[in-house]
Amino acid sequence: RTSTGGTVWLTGLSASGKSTIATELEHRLVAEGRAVYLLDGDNLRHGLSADLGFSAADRTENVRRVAEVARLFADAGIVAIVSLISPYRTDRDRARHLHEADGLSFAEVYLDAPLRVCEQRDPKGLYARARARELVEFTGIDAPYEPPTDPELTLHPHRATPVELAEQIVTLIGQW
Ligand code: GGZ
Repeated sequence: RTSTGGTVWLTGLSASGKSTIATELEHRLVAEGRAVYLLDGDNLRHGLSADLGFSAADRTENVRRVAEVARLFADAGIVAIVSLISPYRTDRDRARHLHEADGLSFAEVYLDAPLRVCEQRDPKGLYARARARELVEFTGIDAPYEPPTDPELTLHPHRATPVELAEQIVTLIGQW
């Protein structure tokens, strides 16, 4: 059977490990000979979403755009890996419906890392800046994160290696 496209949607706090797991997953799928494209929030904000900030409305628009792009990749038979905080449940649900309405596979993967773990990691010093009020509307500090209620998969990034976590996603989408 020829494998088809679809979207793996990674959601979680800043520094929860989304980019690391997304990159690991990308490498795994490429090694299997699958067509993959990684849509990473931090990168997209330099191009596709360069005009957007972090207000609720701008995040909703960011998620909408990335969902539309992911749908195009999925429709072309590619596995789109999306790595976005995507803090609002309704925005993620809209991304899901956009895919399902076209008969395309969609898997919401929740990176369930506690805020204190993300804040301790703080690889870019953003949490420290948010605590100091130099950064406002920072997710988990003074902007909300709504955890998924019914994700296809919940991962605990602080309890396993990126390789093990990517493996769980590979298994999940094995049926696509
Ligand atoms: C959250 C912010 C903010 C604020 C800058 N809130 O961990 P990072 O640094 O490398 O990735 C984060 C990225 C979040 O962009 P997304 O497009 O994923 O967000 S959303 O889905 O909510 O639209 C973080 C950095 O941008 N960053 N300011 N205020 N993250």
